Amino acid sequence: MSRTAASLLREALENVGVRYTFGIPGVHNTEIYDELASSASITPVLVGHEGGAAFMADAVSRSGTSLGTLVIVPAAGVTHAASGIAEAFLDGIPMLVIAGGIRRDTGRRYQLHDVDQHALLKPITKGTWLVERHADVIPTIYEAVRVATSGEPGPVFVEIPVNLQLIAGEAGSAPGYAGPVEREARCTPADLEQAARLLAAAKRPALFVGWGAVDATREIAALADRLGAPVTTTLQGLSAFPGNHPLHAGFCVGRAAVPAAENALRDCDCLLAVGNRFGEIATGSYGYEPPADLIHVDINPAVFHANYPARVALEGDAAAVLARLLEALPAVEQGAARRTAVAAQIAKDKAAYRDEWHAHDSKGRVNPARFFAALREHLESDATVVVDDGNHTFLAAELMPIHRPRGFISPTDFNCMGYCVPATIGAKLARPQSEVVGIVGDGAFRMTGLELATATALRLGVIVFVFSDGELAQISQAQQIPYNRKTCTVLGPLDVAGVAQATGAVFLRIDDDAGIERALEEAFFEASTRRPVLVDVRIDYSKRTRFTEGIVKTNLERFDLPTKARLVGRALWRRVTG
Ligand SMILES: Cc1ncc(C[n+]2csc(CCOP(=O)(O)OP(=O)(O)O)c2C)c(N)n1
Ligand SMILES: [Mg+2]
Repeated sequence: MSRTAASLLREALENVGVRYTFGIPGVHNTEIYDELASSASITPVLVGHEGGAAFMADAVSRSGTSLGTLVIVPAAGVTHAASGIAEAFLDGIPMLVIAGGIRRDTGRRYQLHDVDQHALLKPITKGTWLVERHADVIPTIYEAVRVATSGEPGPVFVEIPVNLQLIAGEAGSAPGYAGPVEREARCTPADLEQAARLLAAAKRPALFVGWGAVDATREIAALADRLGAPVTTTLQGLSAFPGNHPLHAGFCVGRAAVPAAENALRDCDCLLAVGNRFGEIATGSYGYEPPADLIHVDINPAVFHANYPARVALEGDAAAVLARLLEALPAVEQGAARRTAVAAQIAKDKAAYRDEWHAHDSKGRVNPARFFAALREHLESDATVVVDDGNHTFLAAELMPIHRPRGFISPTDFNCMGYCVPATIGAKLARPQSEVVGIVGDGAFRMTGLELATATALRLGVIVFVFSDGELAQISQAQQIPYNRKTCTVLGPLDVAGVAQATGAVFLRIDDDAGIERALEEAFFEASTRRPVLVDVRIDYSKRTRFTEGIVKTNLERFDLPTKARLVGRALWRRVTG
């Protein structure tokens, strides 16, 4: 049968369960958009900028409800989207990127949007495909989706030349969609036995979980309970273990961790790391040395021994591997007593850290700990909290308990500012019935804040809190001591209320602690009427996060003596000379 590539693409996207596509139409994809307009199961979403589209698609995938998908123009759409594609790539998030392509049938040179898109995207995707025949459209999409979602997930790219969309051709007989890939354990029984033995014999076992463990929360809790072991998380994996579980020690490891997590791991003699690559952010700039008895579980075998040697490496899907590990684990005699002691210590450390924050004088601005405590009170347990990249990210990670797996999403290893506002929109589309709030720095807000107009157009009741400190704080804080000046990190004024007015969002502001409660009440009420709400928060950043303090120390210590002397000398000299 003769069909267009646009119609074949629509069929493929419907079959793989795509719910939303994000992008902007152009001459190379209007046929696709026209097909999508007729789909009963797919809604094409118009965005303000393809960078926003990619962050929205990323957040849809992270929400776990469907595969985040882009439909964009070639070249210019691709380069705009590249930041979000790369974020998905380094964070292990599946994403399907579809762009139109130049005509391949005319022999003309110097066509509009003519660059090698595959070369552009090769380093930030798991694979790219150029569709050359109508009959290949559906099998190519199925294969691209299989690659995106299998192993460690990631983005994939498919180019569909516009001539195949415009001119019908022989479609062949399409294969059936095989469904999502089975996620399994690939480790050997002997390795499982060894891991179980090490854990059962350990005096101070602990768990350290990342995003790869986000669908294994039940198994993690069962293991932690049986072992009486504390659980710490990475930034990206913050939601992989509930923040209100008594064995939840909190964010990070080593000196960059919250006190409960630092203490919980202090004498750890056997660490079970799940779905976490021991990357730079996860380890507070590699400021933590795991014990020799490191048991590393990951679906991607390339992460084993990459930064720290593992005693036992268990390859496979986290939930599948941990289910096997639970079966192999003998009864742990000391488990119950250790559980009580560990939980008591965690509760004590958390209370002390909270008190330390509450005692901090925010000098008339908003105390971050009080803000997050109030937000937690207002938020339902199944809410999603979306952050951007900056000081606010680590404040949220340290002070905001997350109760639901996938309930916290953050741009992590690519670490791209501008993520939050669009990702908040994507998360709300993915889970329209539950609350979605974004926390964004005033610097990152400038990058993609206008995307709130998309939330207004879609009638999405999201709440975005802009942490206004007037600086690119995560960087300016790091400039303060070594340079004693803040080059290019002090922001000019921005009228956040004006942005709200321009985009159709409800505007609220929180000037000090006394204003938190009322603003939150109003924000949640307005959001329930399906309008986006923009809240300008006069935040106090005068108290550093544990993360920032930890990584600054770790990085300084690591320099050789002459470099250290030069850096410290310059800092002292600048302090003296002003
Ligand atoms: C696209 C991009 N540009 C620059 C950076 C470097 N960077 C990391 S955090 C940060 C500061 C962010 O400032 P803001 O959004 O105001 O958040 P705050 O740290 O003040 O909470 C910067 C500039 C980055 N991560 N991503
Ligand atoms: Mg800022």
